[in-house]
Amino acid sequence: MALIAIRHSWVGEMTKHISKILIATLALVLVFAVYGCGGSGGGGNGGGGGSTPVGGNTNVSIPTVNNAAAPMGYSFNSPISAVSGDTVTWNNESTAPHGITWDSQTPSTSPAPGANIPIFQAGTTSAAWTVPTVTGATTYNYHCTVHGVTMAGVINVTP
Ligand SMILES: [Cu+2]
Repeated sequence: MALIAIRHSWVGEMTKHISKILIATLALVLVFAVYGCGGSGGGGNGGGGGSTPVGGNTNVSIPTVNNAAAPMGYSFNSPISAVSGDTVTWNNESTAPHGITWDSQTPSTSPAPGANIPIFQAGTTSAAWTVPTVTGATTYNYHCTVHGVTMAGVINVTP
């Protein structure tokens, strides 16, 4: 009887110890989970901030539509705003083909917009244009390669 009682007592003590160890382990796991995530998230953000150019990388769409009031019967949604690094596409919702020919940018010391955008057909989207990295507010002017300067648009870019 005495031996059994001692054994029961020993088992009880061990159970208490195991419980304490389990609780301590769970607490440690929680601490590592919280700090581990915070640490890696911060590192990821830091890396992203270091490698990402100034501005954003939002997709900006410019609807290109039939417009009876426009001189050539078509118009770009204009002006639109974008930031350095954004991707701009023109969505041709009209019944005619259009293309983008760049005009001068203001101020003229800002980065040039790059190559003209090839003609894109009705129901299609233009090639993507990556907004240059500007250091100050810049206005990019363009007109339609097909319909001329009366079908024009403006993109206001900020850093
Ligand atoms: Cu056009």
